[in-house]
Amino acid sequence: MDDLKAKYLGLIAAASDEAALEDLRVQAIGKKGEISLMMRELGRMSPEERQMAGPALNALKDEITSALAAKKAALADAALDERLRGEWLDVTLPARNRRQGTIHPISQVTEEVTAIFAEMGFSVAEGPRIDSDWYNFDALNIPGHHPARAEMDTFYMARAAGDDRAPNVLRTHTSPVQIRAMEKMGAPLRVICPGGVYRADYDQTHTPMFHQVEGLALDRDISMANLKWVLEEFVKAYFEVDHVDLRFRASHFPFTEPSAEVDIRCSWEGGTLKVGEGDDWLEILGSGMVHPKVIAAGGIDPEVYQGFAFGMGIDRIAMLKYGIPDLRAFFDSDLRWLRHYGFAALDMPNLHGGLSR
Ligand code: 2U9
Repeated sequence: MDDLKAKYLGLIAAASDEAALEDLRVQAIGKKGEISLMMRELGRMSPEERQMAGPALNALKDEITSALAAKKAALADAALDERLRGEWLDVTLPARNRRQGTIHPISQVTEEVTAIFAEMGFSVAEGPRIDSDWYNFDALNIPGHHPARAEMDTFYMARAAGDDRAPNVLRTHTSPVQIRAMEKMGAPLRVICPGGVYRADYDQTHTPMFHQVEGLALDRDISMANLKWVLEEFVKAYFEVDHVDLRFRASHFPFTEPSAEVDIRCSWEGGTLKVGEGDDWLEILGSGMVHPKVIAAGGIDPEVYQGFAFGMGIDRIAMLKYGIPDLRAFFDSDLRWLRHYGFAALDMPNLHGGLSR
């Protein structure tokens, strides 16, 4: 029995993996194992012999069982140590120098425009992107039959079956925000409303969602002269030039009367835009004196207050200032494009430090 013990303990100590251990278990104490067979012999022994051999065989079986369990645990420990050695990570190493995110040109330009108008006393108002037909159209002197409704390629929201009210719309301009600002704050009033707007149109210069900033100034003695001054100051500050020529072209919008589209003098030498010089004209915004019906729709007496309004496409003026050729790229989320056209995350545009640096 001593030989048997020495043999199995030696083999177990030398086993290199779990499969080898299992083979040894079967060979020693499995059903037909060497020790199990010896145990079967007990029945044929004399009672004296059995009394000697029985406990000894049981002790041997126990010893082999524990040796197998101990070796199995030792093999598992060794495997874990090996794995941990392979997965070791020095957490004290300096962090990888990750690329910083950038500010999207639309956010940058919105901040720039906000900084310029804030300096002139305008506050910023925001409002819902889904709005009623009344706020988006009627209040702006665009009644149900008006062709401007069709021209705007409006997205209409669905109504529940049986609900006969006019459908809500995805706002086609930020003008409804200014109606709400008039209702909430009354006159005198100076606000700008930047934000996303929706029209069903898609090509190189149109996307179904784009961004506008509109402005509104109401007071007892506002005239077209104030409009011209404010827009000239805006254009100079935005394009970061000392001088600019503006051209006001008569136009028509339902919400302003008179209305004017505004062009700036520019040149396109070598394919790059230069503002303030040259023989070309570039349309950048629409404007006018707010229609009395629109002032009344905002709950303000048009006999006492008048004012001007203007509107421009943020995406469009961003493309012009930063030389971005295709509007659709704004919405592609292409990281290479964002790294190229994006702005440093911590630079807030302001008129003293420079808008775009
Ligand atoms: C109220 C009263 C009047 C906002 C105005 C324009 C002229 C204009 C376009 C420019 C390019 C829209 O993004 S665009 O397609 N806008 O030409 N917008 S006046 O007039 C208002 C707004 C609100 C209460």
